[in-house]
Amino acid sequence: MTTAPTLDTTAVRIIRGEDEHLAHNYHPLPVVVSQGEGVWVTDVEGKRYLDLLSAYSALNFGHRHPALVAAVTEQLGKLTLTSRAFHNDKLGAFAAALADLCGKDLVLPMNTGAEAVETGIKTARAWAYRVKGVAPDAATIVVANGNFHGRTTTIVGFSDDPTARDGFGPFTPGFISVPYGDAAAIDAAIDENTAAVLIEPIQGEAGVIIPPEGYLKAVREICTRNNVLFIADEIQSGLGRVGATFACDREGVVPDVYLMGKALGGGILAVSAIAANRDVLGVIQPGEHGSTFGGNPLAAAVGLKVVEMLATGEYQERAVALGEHLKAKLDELIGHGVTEVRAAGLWAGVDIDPAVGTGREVAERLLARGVLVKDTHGQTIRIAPPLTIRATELDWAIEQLKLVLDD
Ligand code: IF1
Repeated sequence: MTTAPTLDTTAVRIIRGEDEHLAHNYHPLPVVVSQGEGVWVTDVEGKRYLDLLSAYSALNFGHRHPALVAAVTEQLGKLTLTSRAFHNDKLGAFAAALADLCGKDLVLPMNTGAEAVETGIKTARAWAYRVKGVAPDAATIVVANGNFHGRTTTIVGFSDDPTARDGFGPFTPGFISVPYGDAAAIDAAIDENTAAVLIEPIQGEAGVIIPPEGYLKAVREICTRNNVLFIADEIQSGLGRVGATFACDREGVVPDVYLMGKALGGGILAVSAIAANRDVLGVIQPGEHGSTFGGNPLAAAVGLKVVEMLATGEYQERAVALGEHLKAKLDELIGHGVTEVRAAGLWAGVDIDPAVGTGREVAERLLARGVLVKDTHGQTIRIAPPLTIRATELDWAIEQLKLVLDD
């Protein structure tokens, strides 16, 4: 049986040092990473690992992609931050390029994914009051059970994950949660006060949960028919991960609002944004929303390069081709330590047979074999390599998983 690696003194010292001054809001795997290049990272002992987490899809282009590093380095030598009290010479081009990628009129730039979600919520509520005519403070938003949209108190207030939610109340009112994948439940939850439906097109933290074929189309039709905004949280599923620019593209569905983050920053900076047409995002007036770093020139420079890279379609095509290969190889493990595989592009949720161990135990055994994955909710490990991974590297990683399962 492969066991978790014994840590050398360097790593132990670093980890113990963290204990003195670092809040315990995570339970990291026992590895101390010090370098990253492409799909590989190196720990403080010089051991290399293949990164199959990609910082939860923030590293779609791999560690320190040369084009992205160059874009940030060039901007670093000019201007990094002005706040939005003044214009800067990079934000306009980034906003135009991102709006074009989304097929929308306007972009509102922020920093973290949670901020993009909160921006989407505020925009939907403002639109409900100022355009739809919902009574003041009566707007509601329909969300899905099993959702993960971030860690703010408003967002965790509509989570059904006790670990994310318990002990952080009181919570923001105005959210109705319905079963994920059930379009009829959304239809039934909508009334004259409904501002929006907010869903992940594929649920990430829930374990890469792919809704039934036609669900997104049905949500789109229901929202259109009820004059309700369809807000797609593409923060983890978007920007090439599932073999398309957005997961909504898989059903040919265009939401009213795209929420983006993670990979938008190229794995270098926290960059997020929402995109919508003028009749929606135009409701936000000067001084009503923003942030100190939102739209800063460094973020705009890296975000523009990310959009340029996605505009080629190369990363989406790679995710399709390699994703099919990944799914086929993972499916071979069903019945051999794996009970279920869910995959879209280069994103998979693999349920581990409890007889083999928990997701965490498999992640630790993979760590010992030089592969980084993260478990989620007990038995599932998620696989999300950078979209730059080679087929040979993917095969090697899956071989390591097979060896762990056979241990
Ligand atoms: C953690 C997972 C968790 C997201 C979607 C918004 C956000 C996220 C669909 C918020 C962030 C991250 C947060 C990170 C671990 C990871 C995560 F789903 F990816 F696996 F937690 F559930 N919408 N997901 O996935 O974006 O504010 O983090 O930039 O909090 O531990 P953020």
